Amino acid sequence: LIDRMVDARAVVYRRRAEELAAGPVVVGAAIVRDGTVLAAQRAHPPELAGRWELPGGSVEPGETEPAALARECREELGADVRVGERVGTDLPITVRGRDRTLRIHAATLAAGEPQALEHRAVRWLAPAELPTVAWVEADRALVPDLRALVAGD
Ligand code: 9L3
Ligand code: MG
Repeated sequence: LIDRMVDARAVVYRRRAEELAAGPVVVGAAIVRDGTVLAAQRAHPPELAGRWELPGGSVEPGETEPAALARECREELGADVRVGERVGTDLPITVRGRDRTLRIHAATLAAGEPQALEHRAVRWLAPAELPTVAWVEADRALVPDLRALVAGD
């Protein structure tokens, strides 16, 4: 039994080491309402300003991904969300020259109407509008997944 506990400990420890090596995950929310998904227009940095994304940000040390996503939505949109299933695959992104992973979760609004507190603007996109906005590169790759998600709403 002790051996098995030691093995289990080692697996957890190794996984944590791999996570640390991969760096913090950036989480994003695909907030769905009435067959539309919320997109937010970035205000910064200059190279991303004006481009659209799914709202979110970096997971802080010791924070779970759903907790990080809920916190980011409160900070950026002034809204409370319920975090749901993963959407699409992990996407490689570069944040200030460092390799990171972008991971999207579906979400629904629990309270509050989303406002652009840290973005230039927010807008609800119908399926036909999804391919038409100037997405941040990583987020553009999610358009087919967003279409499928919204279709199921
Ligand atoms: N990013 C890309 N797509 C997204 C999100 C939420 C974030 N849907 C990228 C943009 C930044 C980095 O991740 O380079 C960190 O995001 P933030 O903390 O500036 O929102
Ligand atoms: Mg953000």
